[in-house]
Amino acid sequence: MSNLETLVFQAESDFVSAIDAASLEQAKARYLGKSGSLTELLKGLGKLDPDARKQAGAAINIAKQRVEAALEARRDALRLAALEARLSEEALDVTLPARGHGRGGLHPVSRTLERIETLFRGIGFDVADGPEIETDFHNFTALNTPENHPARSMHDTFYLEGAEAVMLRTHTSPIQVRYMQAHVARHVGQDSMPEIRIIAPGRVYRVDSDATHSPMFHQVEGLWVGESVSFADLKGVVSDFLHRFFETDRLDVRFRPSFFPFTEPSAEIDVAFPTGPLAGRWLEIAGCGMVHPNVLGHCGIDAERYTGFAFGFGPDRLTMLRYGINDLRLFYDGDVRFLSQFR
Ligand code: 2NM
Repeated sequence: MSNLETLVFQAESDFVSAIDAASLEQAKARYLGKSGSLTELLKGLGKLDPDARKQAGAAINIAKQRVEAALEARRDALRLAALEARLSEEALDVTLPARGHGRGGLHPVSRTLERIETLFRGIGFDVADGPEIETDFHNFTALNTPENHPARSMHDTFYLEGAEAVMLRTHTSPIQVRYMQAHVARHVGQDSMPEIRIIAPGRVYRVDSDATHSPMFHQVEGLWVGESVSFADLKGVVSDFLHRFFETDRLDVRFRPSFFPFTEPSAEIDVAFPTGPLAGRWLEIAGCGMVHPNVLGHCGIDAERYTGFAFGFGPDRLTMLRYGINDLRLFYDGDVRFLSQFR
């Protein structure tokens, strides 16, 4: 075998044993580099006489083409191997089940609102609603709240810019004012009007913000107006509701005298759980009273003939008690890690 033939075989074998691009380039330099063996042979041609030079030149060039072809073949093989390695490393298992989206669920306060609505519908109450932007008349005046009452100040109430008598409602009572007015209008000219039994759930707004107060929170107010509605009825309805809401017979309820402009007499409602983590403490949970005759009058109801009771709960507070949550702000942070625990 000629020297050239040996050289080509050696190059081919060197290239095939190069395991990556870098070692292949090193092997290439040994044959085709500036002082590679083929390059040296070409340089040596000048010393030969023209005939020999022509013959040897042709042979060396053929050898060089074979070496270059072997080099190119190995480069292709290494490129393909690298691609295959990458593809198998980054392979996707398309048979895996999709991650999908969470099922989602109702906000804990929404669950409480739905629960309250269901319980009151069960004893014949309707669910009413109304605007969150209210007039001074519906939010304060009709509710017997005097002109100089602190609740009317800009420190406590969000007024709309440039509109002195328009505000975000501070309670859901204006819903009941509107309902009573509409009810009276529907039965005008008749001998009597049917009873009003409604609850009014919704968002309300006050200038207040800390661990137990949010500038937006929820209320559910109830109202029962009829010809012989008494404080005893109020106690029965509220106490029955609380036992059903907390799903226990072991719950004490007390009515403690208080004051609201829109009710007379008025009371705070406290509950105590005889067992469990909150045992032994009275918790203030709602306000209530007999609707003030001035309120009935503002709504067009004859206070000589009709009486009514009203009460107001904080569903945020009820939710905290029911689920043992200690910071109201968790309800409004929108953190899925908190919210997804209620699905
Ligand atoms: C409360 C406490 C006491 C109340 C009064 C009325 C209305 F519109 F009938 F006058 N609605 N709700 C009321 C009474 C609300 O919340 C603590």
